[in-house]
Amino acid sequence: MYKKAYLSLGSNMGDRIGHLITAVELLERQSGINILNKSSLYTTAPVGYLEQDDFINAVLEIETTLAPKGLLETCQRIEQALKRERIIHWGPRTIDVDILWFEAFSSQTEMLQVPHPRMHERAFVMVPLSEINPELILKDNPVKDWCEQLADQDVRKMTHEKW
Ligand code: GSY
Repeated sequence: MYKKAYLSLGSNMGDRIGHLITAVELLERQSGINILNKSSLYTTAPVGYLEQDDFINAVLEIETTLAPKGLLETCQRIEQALKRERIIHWGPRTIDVDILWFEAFSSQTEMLQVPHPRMHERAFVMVPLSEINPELILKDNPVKDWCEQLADQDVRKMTHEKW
């Protein structure tokens, strides 16, 4: 049976848009995963560790027959395929593929934190997610309301012919 999930993509090293496009292609090739919707691309100022380049971020809505752990492993394989290296914690990376939310599932273990515990604080997640599902409830509030509270964060919609 298919379950809906939302994934966050982010890159701030090398060919940033190319990395997001490749991540989408790799997800599309996975059996048991269908991409239902893609947000626009956004250029976003770094959050957390500030001495790094701007990110390109986007959010995907998918349906999947994988269990959350299987989806996590798939996301990690895609990060490895794109040569993700953790040099500085919260620092620059070729690609991040994070599970934000998974239908009827919650886990806050060290290995798997879903719904993502900090996503409602991050405009680089909430703004693209609100394009796809503004009414999704996170921590008792719809995504569109979280966006209003994050209006001071630097998030700029962009276009690219291959996205
Ligand atoms: O948590 C994902 C990696 N990340 C990002 C990101 O994707 N975008 C922005 N703007 N800042 C970030 N800080 C971290 S860590």
